Amino acid sequence: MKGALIGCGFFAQNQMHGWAGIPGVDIVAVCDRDPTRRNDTAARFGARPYADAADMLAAESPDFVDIATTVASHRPLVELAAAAGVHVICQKPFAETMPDARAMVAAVDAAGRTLMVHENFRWQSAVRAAIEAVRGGAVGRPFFGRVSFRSGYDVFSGQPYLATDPRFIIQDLGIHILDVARALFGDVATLAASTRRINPAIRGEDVATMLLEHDSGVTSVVDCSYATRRLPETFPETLLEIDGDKGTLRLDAGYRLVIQAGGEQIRDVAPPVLPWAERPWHNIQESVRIIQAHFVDCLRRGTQPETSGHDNLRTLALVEAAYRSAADRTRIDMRAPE
Ligand code: NAD
Ligand code: 89V
Repeated sequence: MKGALIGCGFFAQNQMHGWAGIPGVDIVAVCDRDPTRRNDTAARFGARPYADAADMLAAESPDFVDIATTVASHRPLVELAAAAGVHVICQKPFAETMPDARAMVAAVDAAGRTLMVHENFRWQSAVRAAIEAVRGGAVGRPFFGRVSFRSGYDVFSGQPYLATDPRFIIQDLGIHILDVARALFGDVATLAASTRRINPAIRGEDVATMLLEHDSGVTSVVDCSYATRRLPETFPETLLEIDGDKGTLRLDAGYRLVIQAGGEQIRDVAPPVLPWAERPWHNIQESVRIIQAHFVDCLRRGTQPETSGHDNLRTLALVEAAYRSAADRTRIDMRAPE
């Protein structure tokens, strides 16, 4: 299977390493407007460099394209890929607005191709162990969940745009945590959010606390912070507390999964540190390879990815609702037409 990558920045390096570990896939070409980035990435991974995505797609005719640019370029690049008739993976946040996101999904649908959003947190192996336990009935019928990400880690040195974009934690990180809540408890009926900016050196919000009522009857609290200085520093772990009618599940700091339902089961679900990975990012880095393998598996089987474009519209709608709720101090009915 021939792939091509667009955007050779900070996170794309993980994607290239991930692809190198997937049998039968070859990333034949990479593209970036920045000559140093495209040439370095091409040389490191043995691909052909291009300055322009349209030129690359025309010259290489790949089976799929992996879009690893920041959000402002996602719509034109997804539409370009759809017009070229290739399957698409697009990084999160998928789009800047819901109309953009719907147009992107429609474009790939019209081309008859597969679209997956690189929404990888639900694919982290520790989070996945918890999702599978809950879906398998380990705690019975869940009625409460807390999905929590609190850290003081400096994300701005690797991703400087996070300090200057008007939106920060919900759009960048909360999007993953809301998606994990959906993976655990299903779609959302209502959402209420409050946000704060604690770090005066950044533009957007760095704390968000959200209350969700799910269609399944679960109430969940999704809380995110990049202003939390505590030990142990848990970046980039998502911590979980779930109550069900038959027991409880916790994913504690240090990748410790605790299930109490009758007896107590404690599992070490720490992710491996892949040969190219480094702590503390190894958790996210492993999930990149897992979501890529899922995409390839879906193409081979002709099935839809779990985090398809259609699915991601529902996660993106929660992000939009959270900003609206925080601004207006209202609770948003997710089932009401916009
Ligand atoms: P970055 O700014 O380091 O890299 C983006 C690159 O894309 C730049 O080199 C830029 O020149 C290039 N680019 C932009 N538009 C282009 C175009 N039209 N054609 C060719 N090249 C173009 O950004 P990053 O930190 O690597 O983030 C990229 C995306 O990955 C973001 O959407 C971010 O939210 C996401 N991300 C996801 C995860 C995750 O775990 N899923 C983690 C980090 C970042
Ligand atoms: O996963 C991400 O999207 C990253 C980070 C973990 C820093 O929030 O941007």
